[in-house]
Parts: sequence; C-alpha cells; structure tokens
Amino acid sequence: MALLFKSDVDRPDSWIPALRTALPGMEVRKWPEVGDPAEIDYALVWQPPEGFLASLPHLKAILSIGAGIDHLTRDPKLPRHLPLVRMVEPGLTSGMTEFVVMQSLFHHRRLLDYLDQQDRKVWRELAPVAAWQRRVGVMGLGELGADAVDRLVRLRFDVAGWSRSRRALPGAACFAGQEELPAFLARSDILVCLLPLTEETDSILNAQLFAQLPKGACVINVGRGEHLVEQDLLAALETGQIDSATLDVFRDEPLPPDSPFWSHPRVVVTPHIASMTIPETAAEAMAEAIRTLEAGGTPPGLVDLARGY
Ligand code: NDP
Ligand code: OXD
Repeated sequence: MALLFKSDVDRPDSWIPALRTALPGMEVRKWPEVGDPAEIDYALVWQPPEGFLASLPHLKAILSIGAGIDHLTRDPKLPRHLPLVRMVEPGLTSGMTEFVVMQSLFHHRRLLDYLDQQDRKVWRELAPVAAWQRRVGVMGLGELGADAVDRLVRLRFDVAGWSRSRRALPGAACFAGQEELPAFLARSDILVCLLPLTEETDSILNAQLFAQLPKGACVINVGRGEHLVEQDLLAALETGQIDSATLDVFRDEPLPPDSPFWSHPRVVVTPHIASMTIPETAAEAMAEAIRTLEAGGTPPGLVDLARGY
C-alpha cells in the first residue's frame, strides 16, 4: 500500500518520518515524486492542484491535512464518491484553543488600548471588567469550538456557543440554528468564528450580523476569510459598532500589501497561524483513520459532503 503526502506549506522533513513511524508497512511518497499513480491508495493533502486527486485511479480515500476541507471541495473534479477524512488531532485542537483564549483575553483586557497608551507614553488605568461580566460567543461547536468553549468557561467568561444542531456543553449556554442566532449574537461581546466554510456560512460575518452584536463588540475570525465581508467590518469599525477585531484568515492569502487591515489601529492581523497540524500527533490520527477505513469503520472527521463539512 502507498500513501502520497502533498503540501507546499507543511514541512516534509517532519511529516515523512512521522508517517513512516505511524504506518509501518505503508510506502510513503512525497509529492512531486508520485511514481505510478495507480499505486497510490491514500492521499494526505493540503491544496492539491485541481484535478490531481481524480488522476489517481485506485485511490481509496482522501485525507485532509487541515480541519477545513474547502481547499478540496473547490476542485470541480474532486472524486466525491471517495471517503474524505478531515484532520482531527489533539495538536491542532490545543493550538486553536490557545489562540482563541489568547485573543479573547487580549481584547477582554483591552491590550490594544494599553499598547496605544504606551505609544503615547500615557499612564492611565482603564475601567476593569471581570471575566464573568464579559460575554463570549463561539460560532461553531465542533472539534475546535467545543474545546475553546471549555477553556473559556474555566477562565470564568460568560460563554455561549452556536451550532447547526443542538449541543450541550458544560457551563455554556448553547444556541442552535438560524432562529436562535439573533439571541446568541445579542449576548456576544466577543464573537469568535470557528465555523467551516459552506454555502450556508459563506459571508456570514456581514453588516446585518454586526448590527445584532452589542455596540463595541469584538470579532475574532479564525474560521475562513470567506466568512467575513471585509468592507462591512471596516464600516462597522468606523462607526464603533465593532470596537476591534483579530483576523487570522482572509479572502486573499497572503494578505495583499494594500489591505487596510495591515495598518488598522483596531485590528490584529496574523498570517493564518491560529493553529497548525502537528505532524507527530496528526500522523497517528491519520494512521488510525486508515486502519478504521480498512476495517470498514467510520473514522473521526469523516466528512459528509452533502452537508458540506
Ligand atoms: P467541525 O466540523 O468539527 O465543527 C463545525 C461546527 O460548525 C459544528 O458545531 C457545526 O454544527 C457548526 N456549523 C456548521 N455549519 C453551520 C451552520 N450553517 N450554522 C451553525 N453552525 C454550523 O469543525 P472544526 O471545529 O474541526 O473546524 C472548524 C473550522 O476551523 C474549519 O473548518 C476551518 O475552516 C477552521 N480552522 C482554522 C484554522 C486556522 O488556523 N485559522 C485551523 C484549523 C481549522 P453541528 O455541531 O450542528 O454539526
Ligand atoms: C485548517 C487550517 O483547516 O489550518 O486546519 O486552516
């Protein structure tokens, strides 16, 4: 059996040995040295070229290096009949929770204001707000969102989550579906987007949604750039409806030099690093997924393409 690894951003010198250790007996090949395409059973990929997966005639399953699968579904030739397994692994989850907690605390403790004061050599205390007085709302309560909620609850924030189907998370108020979105938004001083990109969630962070948040709310987008209507956020920052934002993902990546976000005083920009797949733990997770598929089972992260995530 052979597995092909393809990514231009993940380091093969860490991944290939980790995969060989986790999958003894599997031949691991590194793009672009595909060899005979008919010998590839599994493809572990990030942003493969359009049509490439369809060119592997005996492929048994597609494994996504990322939790998101939009890098695959945008390929019109994606072999949609094959099982598609997205990344579910502890390194990615804990990295995302670190980032969400860090940015929630950053905005909660008004670090942008204190950095501005430092620039101006101003020594002034700003009115404190306790964590339990700060309402954090997490959109998306899957692998990543649920773990972030758990940590935010433990930090004593007043936490709510929103998902498609009803979830129950200890210590957090759970909202579900379009009909409960307004109530969820009305109590989100800090809004975190951890949704997958689907037809339903594309451009969900727009002017109409911002207007439903409490005035002066903060937005943390760690889902996908396409979730955000950038002009609507800029306008909401201008009026003060949104006080500040952290943006890790963008419609155009790398973020173009002329993007107004680079120099916006109320926006933190990071280069799609909120979390990254960790080769050692991810290789184990993918090896387990392959064993489960070979045994005819359902691995964690098996995507429902009809649902879109
Ligand atoms: P999951 O599939 O585990 O969770 C998705 C969650 O979103 C579920 O709770 C789901 O609801 C909810 N959801 C989906 N569609 C809707 C909808 N229309 N309305 C309301 N809720 C909806 O995904 P993960 O948690 O693993 O990952 C989430 C996303 O995070 C990825 O798709 C990716 O885009 C992004 N990501 C970003 C990274 C970065 O570095 N910036 C790193 C890793 C991931 P339900 O529970 O009912 O199914
Ligand atoms: C992912 C990502 O989807 O890194 O895992 O964006």
